[in-house]
Amino acid sequence: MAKLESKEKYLKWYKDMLLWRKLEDKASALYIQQKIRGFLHLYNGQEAILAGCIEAIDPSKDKMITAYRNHVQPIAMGVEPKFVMAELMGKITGCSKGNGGSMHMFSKKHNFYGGHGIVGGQIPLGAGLAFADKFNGSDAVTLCFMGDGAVRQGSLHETFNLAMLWKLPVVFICENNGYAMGTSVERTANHSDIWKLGLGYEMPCGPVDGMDILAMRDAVKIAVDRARKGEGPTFLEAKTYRYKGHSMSDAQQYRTKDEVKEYQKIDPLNTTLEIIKKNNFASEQEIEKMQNEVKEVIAEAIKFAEESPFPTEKDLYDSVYEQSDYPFIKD
Ligand SMILES: Cc1ncc(C[n+]2csc(CCOP(=O)(O)OP(=O)(O)O)c2C)c(N)n1
Ligand SMILES: [Mg+2]
Repeated sequence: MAKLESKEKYLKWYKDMLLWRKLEDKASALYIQQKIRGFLHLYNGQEAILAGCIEAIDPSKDKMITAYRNHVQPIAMGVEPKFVMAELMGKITGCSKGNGGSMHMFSKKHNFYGGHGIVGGQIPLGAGLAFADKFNGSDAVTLCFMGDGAVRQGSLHETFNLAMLWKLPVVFICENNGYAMGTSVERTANHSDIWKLGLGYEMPCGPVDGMDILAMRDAVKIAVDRARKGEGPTFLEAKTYRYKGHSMSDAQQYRTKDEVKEYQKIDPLNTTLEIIKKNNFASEQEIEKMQNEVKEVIAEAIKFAEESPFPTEKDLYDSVYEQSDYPFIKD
């Protein structure tokens, strides 16, 4: 049996993951009310990966970059939930000033570099962040997440080649949730052991149980330590599952309800709560208190977002390059 960690750790993991899960559930409800528009990709089911990873890094200097399933990662890196909620609603107070929306969370202050809608686009960008750190003599490490669909992009191969050649301080983590939109991993290549893609570049690589916080933390920690010492990148395949559809309109005809139920049996939130209960780490009242505190944080985030203004027409021209002779731009 795996070693038992401290009571404080399980309580923190449970509360963090509960906040992430409930924030996504609320976002889903707000989308149906049309208070959130556009796309909305939820992280439900994949939380153990983030909970493990965040313990393996130092968020005050290490960096994180991911794809568009990105509402909760900035929170894990220290962004207040209200700034994420405001961004979801397209408000000027959002962490990307309302310019990004669901797919483009960003907070340089918290070392969170997006939020990218181009599948696989964040892979070379992640290596670029690591290159900058190495070039500037920092010992910071970048965690670069991607989906199982993204690993089929050519950019992964070019990036892996240079990351190994230059021994960049980056940990590539494929969150293999089984599907790229409606396409299963098995339908995208002649073998489904994604971690083996590292072998062609002699990059240290391997599979990890993405439903297990401790397995994630330990594997990422080894990779981060190596990267910090100048020994270069690692590629990990975190095996996980997404409980919700790809985005909000997904009839999910590519999988059965029973398949989803199978993975819900190993839901990291439930397994963590079971450990808490079994070891008497918290009483029923203490658990309820945590749940209420999470509800309160989310309610405050929604209130803040709803009361915030939308960007004005003038705000649209901030943070973009302006060509002075452009006819319709007037002061
Ligand atoms: C270059 C590019 N091609 C196609 C798309 C359309 N698209 C959006 S999400 C997606 C699936 C990606 O799946 P995966 O990498 O497994 O991530 P997941 O959604 O499972 O987290 C596709 C094909 C896109 N956004 N960018
Ligand atoms: Mg996927």
